Amino acid sequence: MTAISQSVDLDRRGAVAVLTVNNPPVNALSQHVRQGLHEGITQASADAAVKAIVITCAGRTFIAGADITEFGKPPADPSLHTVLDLIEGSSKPVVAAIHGTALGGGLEVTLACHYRVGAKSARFGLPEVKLGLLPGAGGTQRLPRVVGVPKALQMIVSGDPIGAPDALTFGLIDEMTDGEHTAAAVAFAEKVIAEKRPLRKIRDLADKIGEARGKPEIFAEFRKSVARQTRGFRAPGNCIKAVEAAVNLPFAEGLKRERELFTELLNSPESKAQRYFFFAEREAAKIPDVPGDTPAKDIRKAAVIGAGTMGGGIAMNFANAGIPVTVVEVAPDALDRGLGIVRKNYEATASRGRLTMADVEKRMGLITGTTDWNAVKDADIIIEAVFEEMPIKKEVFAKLDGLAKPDAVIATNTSTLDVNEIASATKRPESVIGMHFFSPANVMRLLENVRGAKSSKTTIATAMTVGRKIAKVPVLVGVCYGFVGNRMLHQRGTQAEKLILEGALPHQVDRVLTDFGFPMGPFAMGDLAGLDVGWRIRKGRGVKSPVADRICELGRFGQKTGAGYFRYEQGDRTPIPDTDVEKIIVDVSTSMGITRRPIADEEILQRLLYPMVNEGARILEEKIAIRASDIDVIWVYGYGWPVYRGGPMFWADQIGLPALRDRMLEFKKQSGDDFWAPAPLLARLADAGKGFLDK
Ligand code: 3H9
Repeated sequence: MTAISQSVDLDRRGAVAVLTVNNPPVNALSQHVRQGLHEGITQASADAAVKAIVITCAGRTFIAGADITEFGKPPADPSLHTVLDLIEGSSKPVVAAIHGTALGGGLEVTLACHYRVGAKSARFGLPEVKLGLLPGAGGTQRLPRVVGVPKALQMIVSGDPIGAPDALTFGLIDEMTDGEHTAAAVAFAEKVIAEKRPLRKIRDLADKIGEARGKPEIFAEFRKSVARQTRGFRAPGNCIKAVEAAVNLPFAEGLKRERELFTELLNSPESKAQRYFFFAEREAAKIPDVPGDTPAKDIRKAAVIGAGTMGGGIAMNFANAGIPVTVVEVAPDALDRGLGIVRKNYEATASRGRLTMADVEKRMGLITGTTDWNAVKDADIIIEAVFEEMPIKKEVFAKLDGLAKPDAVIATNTSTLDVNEIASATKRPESVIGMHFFSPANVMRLLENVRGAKSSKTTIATAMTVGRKIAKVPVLVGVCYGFVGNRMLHQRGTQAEKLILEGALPHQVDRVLTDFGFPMGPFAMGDLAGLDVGWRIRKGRGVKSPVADRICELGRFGQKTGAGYFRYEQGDRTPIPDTDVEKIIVDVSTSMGITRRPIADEEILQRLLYPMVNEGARILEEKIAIRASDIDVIWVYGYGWPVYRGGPMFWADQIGLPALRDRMLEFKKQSGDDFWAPAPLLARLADAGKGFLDK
């Protein structure tokens, strides 16, 4: 074995040269990998004893793409294009041996090879779109030539990988193997040599793209079909244009067009935000004082207390991950109702073709309902999801303390209450933690894990690990009212309320946020969640919210009553502006002596989002969040902040903190309201010309 570069080795197995990439953890195409491949191919080509070349990878996966950390830095030779030209132009057959995930630039390497052999468990994809990019090393030109235009469009624009059986059907791989992938590829290469098979260059294939040539309607139709889910993103449009170029231009010109479209994306703010977010999401898994090797409890059995909407949704997450879960409810009818809803949810997914009925039964089979609290005794984790009232929660925790295994983790799904006080109801506060799921709990990816003052490292590591196991994105936060997400949301809500009293209307406020990229604005969100909940809480606390109270007094509780801030047609969730509500708003403004004025969209946006950033700064200073990027992860996964704007803290940095602070000071002067006082951390960073994310 010869080391070609720090990450590529060259080996010989008979007449086959084997180039092995070894660049952990995911064999990304860093400069030394490109260089190693380039030199390895050159050496193997020059060696008369070599008749074929196999490219394979060590470790857990084939090349998972370009090295994302190199984007934005000056390009370092050799470029990936140069390497791929060399591979494709080799006079000796080159075979890719694929295991794990061949993604992005990794799949593009395989497409420059003459043949591909894939492990049965391997996955193949071009996920660049998720980074706000497009496959920029020939992927948009070669993939359609192999799998055809419809499949290529679907793969490139969704970014989702396909499995080996699918890849075989579509001709993306030539052979699928159950055995060791490198050995299988070497055997395949020997066959190619023995049979004197021609070098199959994908660039020369035309039969699968011919049909779409000169047919712009195919692309227009596809564009229309993805319009809703790609709204606001820049990359999908460029991906489609690049595939269209593959169909209509000669290969070399298509490559040139791909390059232009790629460069435009690489320099776009959207891609910058999405690449930032890729690392932010992974960073959130790291907790400075709870290192990755902290032992987490193995969760083999879970229990959920409460069969309400939240409890049912949480139980579904465990069943989806194959973990048996017991749902404990006090009253049998509430239990039946709760489990009935779970079944209905699964059946709805099955009716959309995303689950088979056998899957539904399998998952329902993992969920056991009971009214007997003793059922929690063998659970490794117990998640409480009962009424949001401290005395009730404490009673439940005291009871669980007497029943749970000594080493069980006991979690509360509270969204507002003090986790430390809840933990104090037990004699084992070190085993207690908050696990704040977001509604609907079986759908929303965010999980705020709330660290109590006494939560042990094992408890924290367990909540983080099991969170990932049930397909959530867990972010660790500290104890305070509303934790990170809802605490910031509250600031936005306060301004939304003020804006409608000063002259804006709910549909204008909401439109500003949907134009920004949120799926919905605060008023439509209130209507969806139900306005009665907040009304009841306000009444209990003796707090008033003049417009919301008047709306609730009319029995307008939101979508469920067909009217709230907006009205709704039967069976339709589209919010329709309602003159009755506008009248209420104007009446309330008048009664409060406010002279209404037109408010520009820009002011609305700043007044809604700047206070959130300011609250984020307080949250950071109080160490409720570990890092600014964690706040961004919370907002993207929990509240629909558009990922192509990175998250509130990243967004604030792009605006520049001095400008943001100055605008807040203007609002403060205009309103005379201390609400607008910049948080000390924000003020300090602005003075220093720094951002939240500067190291
Ligand atoms: C591209 O290819 C452009 C081309 O078209 C051509 C351009 C000319 N680079 O996710 P994990 C790190 S664009 C650098 O936790 P998993 C990651 O940050 C690229 N680093 O593991 C993490 O670091 P740390 C297209 C990368 O097993 C560690 O590896 N490709 C890269 O859950 C482990 O990652 C993609 O978009 C990278 N490309 O999942 C694929 N990838 O440990 C992106 C990962 O310090 N990657 N890291 O936190 C993935 O989707 C997943 O990482 C993968 C493994 C599925 C591969």
